[in-house]
Amino acid sequence: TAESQYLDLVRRVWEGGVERGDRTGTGTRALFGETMKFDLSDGTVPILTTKRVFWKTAVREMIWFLSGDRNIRKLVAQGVHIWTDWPLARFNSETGSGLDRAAFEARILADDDFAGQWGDLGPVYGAQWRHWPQYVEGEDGRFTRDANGIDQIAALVHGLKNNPYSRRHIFTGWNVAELDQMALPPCHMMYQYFVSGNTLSGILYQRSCDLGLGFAFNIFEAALLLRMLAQQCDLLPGEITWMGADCHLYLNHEHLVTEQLSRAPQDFPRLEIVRRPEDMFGYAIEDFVVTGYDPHPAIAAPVAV
Ligand code: DHF
Ligand code: TMP
Repeated sequence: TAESQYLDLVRRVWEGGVERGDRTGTGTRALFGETMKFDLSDGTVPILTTKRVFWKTAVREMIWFLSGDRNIRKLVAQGVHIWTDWPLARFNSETGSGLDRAAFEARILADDDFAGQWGDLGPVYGAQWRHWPQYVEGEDGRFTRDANGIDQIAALVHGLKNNPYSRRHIFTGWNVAELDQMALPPCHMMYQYFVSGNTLSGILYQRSCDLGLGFAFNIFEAALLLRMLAQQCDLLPGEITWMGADCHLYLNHEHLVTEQLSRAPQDFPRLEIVRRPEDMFGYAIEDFVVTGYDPHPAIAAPVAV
């Protein structure tokens, strides 16, 4: 199955990866420079079947990125907890408190000022995708920051529609000047697209990949985004290529690796987009229907903060 590409990489990293320390102090095994390809032309999407992936959480994250948001509040309000640990760690270390995740999320939801101050991740994905900072020179020679910035997603759609054979269908979150303001510098950092006839293909370049947790979300969301772009541009989905630079498994994910490698992968499920919104920014969770997804059970694993 297509999922075997992933399982093979997991096996190779676990058995032959180089062991190295990392920022979080957890320790990893890693291989550098890996590729996978998934065919989307038959309507399937890469949602791993060897463990349950909470794909609706991933859809909500992608819609949140596309909205240009950078605060966890709207995620938390939808029961999405995947970004909470980073603002929580900052809050606890800067204030000397010891709030747990549930108490922190409750305050994020209840208190506007608290959410504004502590729920912000900095200028991460959405902020760069929709509002890449732009400075314009006034007549007096002074530069002021444009209120909206550059909308890379709108520009991408415009380019795909009007100049399909361009080799510049790229957007990126890797804003070098602002990396130090981000809770985490982007992992899935560059996307490029290619139109051939009436099909749309894409590449995701990921600088750093947690194969046990992040990957399942990243590959599905890349495919999801491609499907949304194809729908908006009247193109058919082609292939998504994933390029991973530092591909690692955390040493505390051994149970996950052993369990997942013991399970038989199934064919990927199908994704239907049941409504066509006016633009890339009008999608809602109800627009996405996944059929034929009957995965092995979820596997809990700690996330390295
Ligand atoms: N740090 C690390 N070390 N790994 C990551 O994958 C990662 N991902 C980030 C931010 N920082 C990260 C953002 N994306 C989970 C999935 C994606 C994600 C963050 C966390 C996660 O914990 N997934 C669990 C639970 C899913 C759920 O709560 O619904 C999983 O089993 O997939
Ligand atoms: P790093 O910034 O030191 O590379 O740490 C980021 C960690 O988070 C690393 O393990 C990769 C992982 N990660 C993903 O795999 N996918 C994601 O989408 C995100 C945000 C992080």
